[in-house]
Amino acid sequence: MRKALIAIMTAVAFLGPGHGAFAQEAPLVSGEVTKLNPDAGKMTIKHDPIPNLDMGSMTMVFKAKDAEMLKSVKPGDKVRFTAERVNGQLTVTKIEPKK
Ligand SMILES: [Cu+2]
Repeated sequence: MRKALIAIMTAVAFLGPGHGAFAQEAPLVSGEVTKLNPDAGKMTIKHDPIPNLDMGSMTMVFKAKDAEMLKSVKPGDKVRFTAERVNGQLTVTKIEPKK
């Protein structure tokens, strides 16, 4: 009995925060890059609804999480991305070409 309890506790500790039922991972959203502004670290995306930001479809400017992101896409690219509020700024936290 005690061994079973330890096994369960170990499993829970292994999963840790950010996994399982309590994960708050932002969902991938479809969009199209319309403009890049590397100097400002920003990109414009025409996007589908973003449920985690309670946002409908629109074209808007996002901050890019890192500069590399702005080199990995170009205007006209169809993408899938995650957007989150980081320090009060709407930020693209992940972006990949849409297959
Ligand atoms: Cu928007």
